[in-house]
Amino acid sequence: MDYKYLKVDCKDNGIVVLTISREKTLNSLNTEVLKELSDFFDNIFEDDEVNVVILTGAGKSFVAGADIGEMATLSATEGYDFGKLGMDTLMKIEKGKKPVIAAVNGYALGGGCEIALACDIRIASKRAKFGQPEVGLGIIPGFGGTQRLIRAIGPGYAKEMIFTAKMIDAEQAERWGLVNHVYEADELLDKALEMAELIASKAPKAIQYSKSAIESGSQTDIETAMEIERTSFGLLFSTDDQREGMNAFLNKKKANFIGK
Ligand code: CO8
Repeated sequence: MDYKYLKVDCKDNGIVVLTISREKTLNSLNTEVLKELSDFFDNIFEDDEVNVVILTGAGKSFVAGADIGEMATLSATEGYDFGKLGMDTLMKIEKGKKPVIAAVNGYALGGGCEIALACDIRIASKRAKFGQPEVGLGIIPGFGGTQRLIRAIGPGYAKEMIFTAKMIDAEQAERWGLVNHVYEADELLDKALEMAELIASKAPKAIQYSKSAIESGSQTDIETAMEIERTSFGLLFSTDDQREGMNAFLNKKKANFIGK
């Protein structure tokens, strides 16, 4: 996979580190970056060798938002199309088969905060700053932020972030539940890799089915959600990895999962 704005680093155990790299605009998302991200996730989620993706940004920023230079002259229909490209791309992350960990190393503003919100797990460096500055630009969050932020931190804090457009630091993001953990800047990637290793050591189909049950179940009523869980639970008894995991436990051995 060769990209202009994405660096793809394949580590051991099916862990892939994806770095958004457009440093001269603090990794802002223009149409080209969004199309590359869309292509990357289309491919990576279908790759049986991949277990976990870590998403981070090059330099001092995670992603400083959508590209304001590109957005400045958009018409209403072009704005709609640009928003749709961003939304569709982020939806791929949310609905994808593999877990994605956002390792937020710096500014996560506007579309940058929104891309982090579409990831399954967020961890941050002490240098990270989060914000939804859109109302200061005369727009609103347009890559799903009005919806994912309320689900992540509740309507009170979400409205405070969106209405005031104020940035919050990593510690406050942790207090509000926007990120799971905060680390020293030079530890962030190692901590993300540590978490990814742990996830990659488990049964891949079980991880995939838990992600889809959590994602689909959280958008529906409790009865339907329970049925989604039951179906996923039942289906896993048709996998080799269920036999492997339970036999390994009963024989006091380490399970060797094959993802089938
Ligand atoms: N878009 C384009 N260029 C940017 C962006 C951006 N989002 N962010 C930074 N840059 C550029 C700057 O213009 C500057 O370029 P140059 O060197 O040519 O002047 C370069 O990156 C470095 O930035 P600064 O000099 O400003 O760096 P500072 O360290 O002084 O400040 C900040 C860093 C605080 C991050 C500051 O750059 C900033 O406020 N950036 C804008 C952040 C922002 O408002 N983001 C939200 C954008 S809106 C959005 O994301 C909407 C998503 C949904 C879209 C839906 C479409 C319909």
